[in-house]
Amino acid sequence: MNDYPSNVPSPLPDPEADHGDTPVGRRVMLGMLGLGALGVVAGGPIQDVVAKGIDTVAQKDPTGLANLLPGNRFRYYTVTSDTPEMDETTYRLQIGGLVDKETTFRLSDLAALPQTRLVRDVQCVTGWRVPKTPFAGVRLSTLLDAVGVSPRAKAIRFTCFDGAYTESLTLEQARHPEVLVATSMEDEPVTHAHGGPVRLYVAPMYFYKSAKWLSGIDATDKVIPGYWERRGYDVDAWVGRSNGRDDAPTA
Ligand SMILES: Nc1nc2c(c(=O)[nH]1)N[C@H]1C(S)=C(S)[C@@H](COP(=O)(O)O)O[C@H]1N2
Ligand SMILES: [Mo]
Repeated sequence: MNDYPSNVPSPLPDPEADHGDTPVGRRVMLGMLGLGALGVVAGGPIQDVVAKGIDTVAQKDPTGLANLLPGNRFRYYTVTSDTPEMDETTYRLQIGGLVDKETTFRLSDLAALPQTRLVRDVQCVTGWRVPKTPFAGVRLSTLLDAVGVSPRAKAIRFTCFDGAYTESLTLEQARHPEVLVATSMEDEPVTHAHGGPVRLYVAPMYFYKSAKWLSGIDATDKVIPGYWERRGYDVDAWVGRSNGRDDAPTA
């Protein structure tokens, strides 16, 4: 179990003011649905019932439902109540900030770049772990090299088309070979529920670093703590070496 309070005040100004002043437990829309119930995620009523049922747990456990469900299965997490669906024609990934050439990537552009497939355990900071999960996509370092990162850049900021979630890595972490801009998870295109069509995958770190519905990558002059980091989680989120946990490393 963790002991993170449900409504940790933001230590930094919240750029998403619309989302910044409601209690975390209300904002966190946790889908505790098994893989077989995927179709239910898009539906309103059942999702609402599930959300109400877990409300008290969510208050204590803002990023997850530690130990509530047995088995090595994924939970579906989102901090927003609805997120638009993007596909081959509508999806765009914008890379900008302190780079030589701001560039917009479509899914076909990502598919044309060298692909990397990794099979690693996934570890959520609240305790659940999913063994040997394949992720595939383009190394973030490949994309950074393609746009050219300015010498002034020290970090990378990630934004999402859910309009709320953000993440960050130092530039050195971002260049780690096991950090992917992933278009495939479990050897299928990343589903909407899992943050598709494109999510970040940071294999060596707790899964909150792996931003779903990735839409923006900006090179910045310093680390800008992400959504959960502003609410108490570690920025340097190495599995087993952060957040007061001693899980076995994932990469
Ligand atoms: N956009 C977005 N990305 C996110 C989150 C989120 O709520 N929104 N939750 C994070 C957390 S805490 C976890 S454990 C994983 C969960 O990914 P999954 O829903 O595919 O299991 O996504 C991470 N990325
Ligand atoms: Mo998480």
